Amino acid sequence: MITLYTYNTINGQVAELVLHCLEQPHQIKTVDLMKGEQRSAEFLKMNPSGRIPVLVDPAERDGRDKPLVVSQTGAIVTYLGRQYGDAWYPQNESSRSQVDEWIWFQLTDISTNLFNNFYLKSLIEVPQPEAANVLRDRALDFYQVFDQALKVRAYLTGSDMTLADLVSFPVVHASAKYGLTDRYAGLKRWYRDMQADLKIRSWLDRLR
Ligand SMILES: N[C@@H](CCC(=O)N[C@@H](CS)C(=O)NCC(=O)O)C(=O)O
Repeated sequence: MITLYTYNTINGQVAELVLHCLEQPHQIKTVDLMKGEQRSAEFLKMNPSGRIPVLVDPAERDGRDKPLVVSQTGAIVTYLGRQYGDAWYPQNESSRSQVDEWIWFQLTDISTNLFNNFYLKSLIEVPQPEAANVLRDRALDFYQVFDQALKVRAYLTGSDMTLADLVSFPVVHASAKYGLTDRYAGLKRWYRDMQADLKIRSWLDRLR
C-alpha cells in the first residue's frame, strides 16, 4: 500500500487530496515538523532536503526491486496522475500540458510565495512582517489569472475537474477565510462548486 509521509501544511494537503480523490488505498505517516522529525536520519534517507510530502509506492513496476520513493509535491501528484488517475490527468500531451501549466503555477508562484510569507512571519527569529506581506500579496494577486479562466470555463482547463483543480484547492480553501474568494467572482464560483463535489466534501470532513 502507498505510504504518504506528511504534515498538515498546504503541500501535505495537496498530496493527500490527490490520493483521496484518485481513491488509492494509502496510509498516512505524520512527520511532525514542529518537533523537527523531518530532519531525522531516517527521513533524510527518503528526502535529503528534509521536507514533506514524501510518497512511497511499493507497487512492482518498471522492473524495480524496491519501493519507489518520490518527493516534491508536483512530482508526487503527476506520478499519481500518470499511474492511477487517467480521468484526472489527460493522456493526450496537449491537454496534459495545460493541466501541468496550472499545477506548476500553483505550486511555484503561489504556494512557494505563501510558504515564504509564513517563514518570514513565523519561523525566523526576527520576524519580518512587511517583507512577508509583499510575498503574500504577490501570491494572492496571481489569482487574477485563475479568476479570468474560471469566468469562462467550469474548471481550470475546461469542463472537467482535473489534477490542476485538486492541486489548487487547498490553498484557496485556506485563503478563503481571509477574503480571497470575495475578491474574485470566478474563483468564488469555482470554490463553491469544488466544495460541493462529493469527493472533496469527504476529504474536507476528514480534514476537520
Ligand atoms: N518544493 C517542495 C517544498 C516542500 C516544503 O517546503 N515542505 C514544507 C512543508 S509545506 C516542509 O516540509 N518544511 C519543513 C522545513 O522547512 O523544515 C515541494 O513542493 O514538495
